[in-house]
Amino acid sequence: MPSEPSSYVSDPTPGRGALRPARSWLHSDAPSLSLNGSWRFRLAPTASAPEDFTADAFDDGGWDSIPVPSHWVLQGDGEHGRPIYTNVQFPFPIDPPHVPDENPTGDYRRHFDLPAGWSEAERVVLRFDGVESLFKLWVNGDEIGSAAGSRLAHEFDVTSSVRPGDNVVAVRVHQWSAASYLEDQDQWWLPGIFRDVTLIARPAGGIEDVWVRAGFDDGRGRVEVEVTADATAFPVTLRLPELGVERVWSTAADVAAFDIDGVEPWSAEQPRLYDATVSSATETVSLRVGFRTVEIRGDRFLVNGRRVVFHGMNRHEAHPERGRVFDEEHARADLARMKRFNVNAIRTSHYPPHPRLLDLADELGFWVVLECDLETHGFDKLGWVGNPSDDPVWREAYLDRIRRTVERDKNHPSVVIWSLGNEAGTGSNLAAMSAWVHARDAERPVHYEGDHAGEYTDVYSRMYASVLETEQIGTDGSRAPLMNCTPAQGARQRTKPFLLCEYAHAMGNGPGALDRYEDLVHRYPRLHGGFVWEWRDHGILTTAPDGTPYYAYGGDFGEVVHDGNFVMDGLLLSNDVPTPGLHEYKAVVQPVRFAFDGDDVVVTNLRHSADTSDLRFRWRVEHDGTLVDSGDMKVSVVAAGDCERVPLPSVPVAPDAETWLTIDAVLAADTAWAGEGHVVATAQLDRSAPRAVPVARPVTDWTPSGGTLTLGVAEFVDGSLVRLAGRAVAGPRLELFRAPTDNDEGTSGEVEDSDASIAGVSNAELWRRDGLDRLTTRRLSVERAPDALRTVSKVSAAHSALSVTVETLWSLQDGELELRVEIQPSAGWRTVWPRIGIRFDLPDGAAPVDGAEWFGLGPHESYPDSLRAARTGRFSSTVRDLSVEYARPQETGHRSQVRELALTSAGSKVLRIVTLPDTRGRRPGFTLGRHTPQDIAQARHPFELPESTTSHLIVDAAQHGLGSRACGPDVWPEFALRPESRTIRLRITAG
Ligand code: IPT
Repeated sequence: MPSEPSSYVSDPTPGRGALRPARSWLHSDAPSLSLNGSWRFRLAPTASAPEDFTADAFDDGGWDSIPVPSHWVLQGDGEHGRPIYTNVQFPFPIDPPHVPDENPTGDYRRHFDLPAGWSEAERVVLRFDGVESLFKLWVNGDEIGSAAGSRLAHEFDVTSSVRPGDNVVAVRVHQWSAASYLEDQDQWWLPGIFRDVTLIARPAGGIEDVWVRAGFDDGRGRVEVEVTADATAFPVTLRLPELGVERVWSTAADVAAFDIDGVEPWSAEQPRLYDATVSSATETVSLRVGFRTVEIRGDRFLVNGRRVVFHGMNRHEAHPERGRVFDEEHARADLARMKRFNVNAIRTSHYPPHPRLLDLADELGFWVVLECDLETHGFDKLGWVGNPSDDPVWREAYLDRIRRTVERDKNHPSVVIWSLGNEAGTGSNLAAMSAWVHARDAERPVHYEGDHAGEYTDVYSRMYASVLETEQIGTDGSRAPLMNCTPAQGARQRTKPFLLCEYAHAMGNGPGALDRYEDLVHRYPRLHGGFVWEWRDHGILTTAPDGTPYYAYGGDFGEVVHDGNFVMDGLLLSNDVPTPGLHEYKAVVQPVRFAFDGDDVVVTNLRHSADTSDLRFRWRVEHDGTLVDSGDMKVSVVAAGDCERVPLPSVPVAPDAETWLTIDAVLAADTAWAGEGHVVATAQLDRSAPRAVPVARPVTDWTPSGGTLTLGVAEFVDGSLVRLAGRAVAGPRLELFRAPTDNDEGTSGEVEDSDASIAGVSNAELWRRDGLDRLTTRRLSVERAPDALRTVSKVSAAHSALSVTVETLWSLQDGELELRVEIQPSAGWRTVWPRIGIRFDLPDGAAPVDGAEWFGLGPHESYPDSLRAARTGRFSSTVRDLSVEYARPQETGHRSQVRELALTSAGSKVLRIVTLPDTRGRRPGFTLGRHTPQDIAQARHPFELPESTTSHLIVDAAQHGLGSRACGPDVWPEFALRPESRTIRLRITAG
C-alpha cells in the first residue's frame, strides 16, 4: 500500500515554524557556522517516502553525497533527474494547490559539531537562503518546521534541539509543491538546496535587525534608524567613522533621526558608500550606507531630486554549470561587464537574487528594481480562472513572500523600487502586498507590470510595448487608449512615471531598432527607460552523444513539455561572450553624446548626476581606415544634463581615400569595473572629399557563345565561372535566403500585412512557403563580346510562379575584372525578403579561405536596424570569428557597407574585391562562413552543423532588418526589405 503523500506538499500557506518577522541579511560579528559543503543525499521519485531518515541514528552509509549549495538535477550526470525548461507552462497538471505523486524528493543529511562556546548563545538559528521548492527540517530527530518560497530566506530557531558536540540536521526537499504554482517563472526548474545554509549563534542582547535609511537632500544626509532588539541590547551605538558620527541610544525610545552635513550622495554613477556599524554590548552589525532619496514627483521618478533613466537589464541567476547557485566572482565579473556596456540598472527578474548580489550592486553602482519571488503565468491558459493572485486561500503566501523580500534587502541604497513579482495576473493578494509595502517602506515605489489599470502600484510599467505605443504613453494629452485601461484608468496611468520592465527581447540575432526606444526617453521625460529582456542566455553546459560540449535548452533533456530555445534570449551568450546586440546596446545608450556641427562638436552629458571629470576625450583621423593623426581633445568638465561646444581638431582630408574622424570618451583612470582608457562613448564624422564612381564602359556587340574564356583573374566554361585567381569557385548564384533568426521565426507584435493568409505567420514561414531556401535556376542566355561575358538566368522555386531575373555581366574595366549583377524580381512577390545577395562557394583546395580583411563597417556583425555599434574602419577576422555562435544556429556575420574585402588564407590575401556603390550610393555587405544558409537552418545546435570543406562568401546588396518579433515588434518598416531590383558591382583582382 503506498502511503499517502504528505498534505503539507499541497498546502498553499508558506510552511510552518520559520521565524517571523523576517529580517535583514546582516553582516554581523555574532558567531556563525556555514553548513555548506558535502551532505549525504538520496533521491526518491515521490513525496511519500518514509521519514525514517530524520532519526538521529539513521544509517545513511548507502546514500550518495551532494554539494550544498547545488541543484540535484545538475549533479550526478543525470542520475538525479534532469532539468526542465518551461516558459509559461506548468510542467505538471494545473490542479491547484495539488501536485502529482510523481514528485522528486531529495533527502539530505549532515553532521556538524556545535562550536564550543555556543552554549552561551541565547538562541541558535538555522538559516536557509534558498531551497527549491518546499522543504522540511529536522535537527537531531526533532521536527523543526517547513518552508516554501524558493528564492527567499528562512530562519528557524533550533536552540532546544541542538546539543554540545555532534548534531545531525536532516532536510527533505520536494521539487513540486503548492508553492510551485507561485513560481512559474520563465526559467529552468532546478530543485535543491541551492543557496547557503548557515547556523547562527544569537547572543543575548544582540541586534536582531536594523534598518538604516539614509536620505540625501542638497548636501545634507538624513539618517533614520530602526533597531529591532530587546531592551537588554541597549545602549545601542551607531557609528559612521568617516563622518565623525557616533550616536548612543540608551533605550529603544531614544532612537531618533538626525541630519549630517557635508555628505556625498550615493547614485548608480557615483556609488559613494560610508561604512557604518550598529552595536550593542554583545553584537556589532556592519553596514555600508549610501545617502540617497527616492521620490516620485508628478510623472517623474527622481533620486536625489534628479530624474532617473533606466538603462537596465533583466537579470536572472543563471550559470551554465551551477544553475542558480551563486558564485560571487562570476557575479562580480558579470556586473562589471554590465558597467562596461553602459548598463546602469538591474531588475532582479523574477525573484530576489542571492543577498550578496545587492552588496555588489551598492558598491559598483546600479539602480535596482528588486522583485519578489512570484509568478503564476500558467493560469493565463485558463483565462486566469483560479489564479492564486485573487484567491484568499493564497493571501498569506503572497504576504509572506513580499515581507521576506523587503525585510531581507531593505538596507541597500541600490534598491530604489520594490516589484511585487511578474506575470501573476491581477488580484486582491497583489493589492494586499502593495499595501503592506507602502505601510512598511514609505519611500520606495511599488512596481508590478500586471497592474495594467494602475490600481495599487506607483509607476506605470509595460513589457514589449512597441515604439509607437511607448511614444503615445509619453505624449501629454494623448487620447490614445492605453492597453487594458478605461479612459479614466489611462488618465491615471499617464500621471505616473513610465518604465518598460521588459523590452528589446534579445533572443538570438537581435534585437533591432533599440535606438528608437532610446530616442523617446530623451523626448518625453515621463518615460524612464527600461530593462532589456534579458541579460544572459540560460544554456546548461552538456555534451552531445559524440562528446562535443554544447549549451542545452528546452527539449535537450527529454522534457515532456518545454519551450525550446526561448530560454536563450540574453545579450550575453551562455559562455559570457557579449553578443553584437550588447555592443549595439552600449552604443545606443552611451551616456555622452556627440553632435557634429560645422567645425564644432557639441558634447552632451546625459548622466543622472555625474559630471565628465572621470573622462578624457581622444580623437583620431583615418584615411581608408589607416591612422594618419590622433590626439587629445580638450573638453572642459560638463555637468550632468549640460553640453559643451568644442572646436574639432583640424582634419587632413585625403583626395583619393575616405577621411573619417573618430572621437572617443574614455575613462581617465581605473575604476572597479574597467581600466583607464576604456571607451565609454564614440562618434564618427565622415570628412571625405567627394569622389567620382567609375563609369563602366558600355558593351554592345554581344554574340551568343559558350566554350572557355578568361577575363582578368576569372576563368569561365560555357558561361559559368570556374576559377578566380587560379582558385576553384562556384557561383555567383542568387541567394535570397538567410537561416531564420529567432525573430524571423517569431509571430508576436503587429504584422503589416492585413492579408489573412499572412497575418500571424512568421516571416521565416513565409520564406519557406515561397521556397526562398530552395531556389532553382534556368539559364536563358550566354553571350560574349570582346572582353566581356553576359548571362541571363531566371531563378524560381518548385511550385511557384514567382521568379527573379538575374543578369551577370563580366567585363574588363580599366584593366580590372568587373562583375555587375542586375537582380530583378517578377511581379507578385508579397512578403519581405531576408536578403538580396549573390553567393560564391570557395572549396578549400591547397590554401583554404580562412579569414577576411575589410574596409567598411565593423568590427561586429551589423544589420540595417542595428548599425549604431558599427564604425567605419579597417578590420580583419578569421572566418570562425566572423560568425556568432548563437545557441540555435541562425543568420550571423553580416558586415555592412563594405568598400573593400580581401579573402585570406593563412594570413595571405588570395582574392581582393572592391565594391562600387549603386546609383543611389549604396554599398553591399558581406558574409563569409563555412556553411550555407540552408545548412545553418537545418541545425538545432552548433554541434549539428556538418563538417565543411568550403568557405561561402555572400555579397548582399541588402539585408532585412532584425526586429524583435520573437517577443516584441517586427522590423521597423524603414528597415524591412521588400522585393526590389538591385545592382551589385564588384572589381575583383588577385590578392
Ligand atoms: C515575459 C516574461 O515576463 C519573461 O519572464 C519572459 O518570459 C519574456 O516574456 C520572454 O522571454 S512575458 C510575455 C508574455 C511577454
